Amino acid sequence: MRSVEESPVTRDGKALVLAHDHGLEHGPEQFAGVEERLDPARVFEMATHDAVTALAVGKGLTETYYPSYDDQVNLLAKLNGGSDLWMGDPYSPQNWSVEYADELGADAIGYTIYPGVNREPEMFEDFRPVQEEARERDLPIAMWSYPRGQAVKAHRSPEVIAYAARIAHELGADFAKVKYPRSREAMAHAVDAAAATKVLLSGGSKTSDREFLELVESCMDAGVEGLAVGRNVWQRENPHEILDMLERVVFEGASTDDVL
Ligand code: FBP
Repeated sequence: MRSVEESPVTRDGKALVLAHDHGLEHGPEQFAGVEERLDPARVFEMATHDAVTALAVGKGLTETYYPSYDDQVNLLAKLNGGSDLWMGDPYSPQNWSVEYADELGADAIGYTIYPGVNREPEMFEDFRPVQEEARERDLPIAMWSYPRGQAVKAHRSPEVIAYAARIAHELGADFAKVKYPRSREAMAHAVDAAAATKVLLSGGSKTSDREFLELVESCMDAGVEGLAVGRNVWQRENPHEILDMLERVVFEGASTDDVL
């Protein structure tokens, strides 16, 4: 088994994943104000920035655009996803296989799990063959570990986020992508709970440069390996500029004040 540090999706043990599965997860309204980015080629272009260690996209975007970028962009193949139109219990069906993702050039696998939902047992079972096939092929596995469901009252409490990170470790993921538990200390707790699994901050909705960079800086201080970010990059008017700044904070340990 190849270590995650040797994988192209990390650089010096750190990762900056550009996530772009929002067209499926949240729909075209996410592109308000940046309609030209409904063309995925624009976002593949952003992923060629040096700061980006991998681009997380689904099957359709991979099939159509990745062949033009496979020598410039590392692919994190997001294997499952669901739309905002679905009104049933939260669930994220798999829509392509590890084998097919590997064939299309994947460097890593991404998979969403919603701990705490009614269909949690099914989601855990669905993940088993994915995890095992990815291991077999030496592909690192990133789990989007997002607690949901009626029983989970405080989705971002320190305990719930630490539990989400731990579940990723227990189920065999190399990366646990978790939402910010609202303090540096709580993020450090999640990092401890994840043990050998590396924690990635999940970007969240678009904020100001300062707010976002301070969030990233505080999470890096808390011991996360990096981040997987979507809207805070590709919804910005100038994504290149924020990627320049993120590169310094994530890989060079610069502070927000240094880079602004
Ligand atoms: P953002 O940085 O835009 O939050 O993207 C990260 C991500 O995990 C995406 O991969 C996914 O589409 C989205 O967040 C899910 O967000 P939510 O939990 O709000 O549905």
